[in-house]
Amino acid sequence: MPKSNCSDCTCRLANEVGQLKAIVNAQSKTLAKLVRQMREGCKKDEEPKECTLCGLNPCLKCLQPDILYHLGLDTETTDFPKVFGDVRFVCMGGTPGRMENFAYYVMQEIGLKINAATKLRDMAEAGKRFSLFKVGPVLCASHGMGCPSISILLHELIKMMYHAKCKDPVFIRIGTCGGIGVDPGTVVISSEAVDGRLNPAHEILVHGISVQHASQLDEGLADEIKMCHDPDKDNFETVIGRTLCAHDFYEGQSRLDGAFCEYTLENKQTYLEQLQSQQVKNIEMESLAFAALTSRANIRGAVVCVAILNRLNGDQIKTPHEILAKWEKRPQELVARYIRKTLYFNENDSLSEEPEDETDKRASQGAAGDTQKAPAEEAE
Ligand code: R2B
Ligand code: URA
Repeated sequence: MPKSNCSDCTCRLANEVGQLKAIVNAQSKTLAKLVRQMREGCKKDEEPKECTLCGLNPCLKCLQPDILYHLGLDTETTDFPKVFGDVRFVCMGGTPGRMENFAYYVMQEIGLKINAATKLRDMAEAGKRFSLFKVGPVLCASHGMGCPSISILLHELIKMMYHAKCKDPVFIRIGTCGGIGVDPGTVVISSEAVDGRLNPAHEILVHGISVQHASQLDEGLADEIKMCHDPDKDNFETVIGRTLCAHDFYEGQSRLDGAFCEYTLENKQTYLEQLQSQQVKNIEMESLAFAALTSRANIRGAVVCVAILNRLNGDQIKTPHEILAKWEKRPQELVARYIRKTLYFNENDSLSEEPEDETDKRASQGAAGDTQKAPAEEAE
């Protein structure tokens, strides 16, 4: 009905205008703070910066240079504190293309701009393994498939955070998964990662001996991301649950459609139903290494995946690519909202607060008067 459409539309517009205003206000406040700090002699910048990561290899400081081989970066030719010191969010996903798209999307969502004629540079191009894009405080990396691949990336990204002296970086994996008893298109945020025996630990062999690292994820972070889901606006569900991490897509996930299969449909149904009864909501392939390595370093981590099928109903992914592409954006949307909220809606900053003096007012008017001229940083 035209009347209700119109009021829906007005409501949505008012909502969007409100959100934009809040971003512009927050950016003005940040600018005003910077101006104030400059006037006061950059006191903040003089504070020595310490890295907040824990439990890292004590030999890292002796590596001069440290070569992050798979990223094609090293501490001799790149000034890590200068280039990466402002990183606050490290987002990772399976493919280079998805992470490049996410970088552009997040850039728009947090109000940063680059010259229309330039492209974001893949900073890991020289390594020829992963891709890496930086948009202000957000780093976006591709991790490939499986724990061995994401584990290599995480070792090198954690070392990067250490060398760059980053403070409290948050790591988030965004990706796809098979759902267990959830509708396809549902976003699952992991409460913890478990292996095929439902053991919450990532096992690695060191010197041929099994070592297990706990695979807990940050429950507070999972809740914060879940809160970015808007049931009125998002036409998909978001749930929190346990995630089973398999080391293979076929037999490791009890599929019947692999090149080999030595079990029956019944065996599979029994296993998947057992998972469901143990609150497992999804299966994917990286969360164990992700959870173990981030928590060892005292990094808050979250895994946010969209289910592209319900494994209780089958194995093959029959959904058309256009729909899968739309679903794949859902974790990105939630995470971009979380980043925006964390950057601009900080609990210490009251958005409605007026700038404190004339200099602040000028800064605020310049930004608020014309959103195109908002004090947006240049993305590297
Ligand atoms: C989800 O999808 C990929 C397999 O298709 C794998 O990387 C994962 O975790
Ligand atoms: N990724 C997985 O690892 N499993 C699925 O079933 C779908 C995506």
